[in-house]
Amino acid sequence: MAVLEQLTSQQAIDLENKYGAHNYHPLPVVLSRGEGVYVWDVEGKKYYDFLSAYSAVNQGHCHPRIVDAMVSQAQTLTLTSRAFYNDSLGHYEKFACEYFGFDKLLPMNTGAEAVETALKLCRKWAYEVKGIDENDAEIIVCENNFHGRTTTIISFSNDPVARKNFGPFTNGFIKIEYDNLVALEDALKNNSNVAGFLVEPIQGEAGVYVPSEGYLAKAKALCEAHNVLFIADEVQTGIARTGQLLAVNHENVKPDVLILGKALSGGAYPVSAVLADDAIMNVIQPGNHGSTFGGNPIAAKVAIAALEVVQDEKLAENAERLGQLFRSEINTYIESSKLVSLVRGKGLLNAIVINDDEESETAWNICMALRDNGLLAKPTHGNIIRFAPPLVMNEEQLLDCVSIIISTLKQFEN
Ligand code: IF1
Repeated sequence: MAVLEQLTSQQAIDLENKYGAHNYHPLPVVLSRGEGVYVWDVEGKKYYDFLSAYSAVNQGHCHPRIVDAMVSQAQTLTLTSRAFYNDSLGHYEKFACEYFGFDKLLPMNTGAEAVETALKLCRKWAYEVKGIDENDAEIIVCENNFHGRTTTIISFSNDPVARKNFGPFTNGFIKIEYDNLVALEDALKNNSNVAGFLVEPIQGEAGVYVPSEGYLAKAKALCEAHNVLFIADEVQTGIARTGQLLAVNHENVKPDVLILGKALSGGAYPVSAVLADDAIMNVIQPGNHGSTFGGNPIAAKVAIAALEVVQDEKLAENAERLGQLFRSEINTYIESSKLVSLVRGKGLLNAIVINDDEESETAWNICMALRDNGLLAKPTHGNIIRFAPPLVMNEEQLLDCVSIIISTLKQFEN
């Protein structure tokens, strides 16, 4: 079979099943094109994308400015490695540091790599600045976290599917309940070995779990009082998704260490980053850390374009406004629904909870019906469906989507 031959959906699925490792369980839809809030399958059926590649495509599919930046850099210089300087990286670092308000940026490629970077940075700061004895540093994390898939990161996950048979694991993590300031204070108290607190401003994988108002600001204050780094994993919540540039902005928190990924790339090309001020980032010296592709010229140009689009198209404001509208429309439906118990979220990162147990297939079946009705979403756990469209959506499109979602849910009411 020629590689470029047009496949049917079933043929494409069969190929992945036969030749690809089975590390995912995708919804059976085979996409071949995207533009803005829409994607098309190989048979030409059009869908609203309500996952946005887990919030990597905030700027919409194939945004022309981002694609242009990528293509023109790809025709000029793609990769130098960090053995040499390139004329794009410094420009991007300055742009991003000013954009987010930090002294320095360390470029990586994926979210998990950026989380790993932040953990290493935090430990090194603990030994060299805070004065913790070598190998004694501990980092506080939250139950039901999702920070990626590396061996160290799954060491502090409590998802059995992500962890089972991947041990032995990395030490040095203390797990506390999310959204629990007493637990945080207890973990910080009488333990001078705590170096950092790693937290998602909204827990995505856990089911779009929004913490109580004031949690982030108070957690930051507790960290400050104990000379502990507040490390925000904004890989999913960052870059306008929740209605602010960063989710921590809702509580006017400036993290000591900021982790970005996903939409920093505009969904076009893997780009991630860790940002911090000099007092922290300067502990990293040549040879301590790096990556062949991190900070490559294409990534630098793509990330600048991706961030410019967020600002110029006011995507945070749009996410805030459409998010309010989405939750209010869904809440009106929920008043008379036996099937859906609640909608929660911030900006355009939302989820509905189905009145059923976690093992049920209802959420999956609803997502299959949504697919048939022209809207793509994915369950997180058996009874939660995440709704996260591209932030370039307009009000008319959002209301069209709300009516697809509600009429589909009605098929499952009984
Ligand atoms: C998958 C979830 C979303 C993340 C946070 C780091 C990473 C992620 C807060 C790692 C990645 C992903 C990856 C994706 C599923 C997904 C996800 F459901 F698992 F929680 F988005 F909601 N920090 N999140 O959310 O970034 O290394 O993947 O670039 O397929 O595993 P990565």
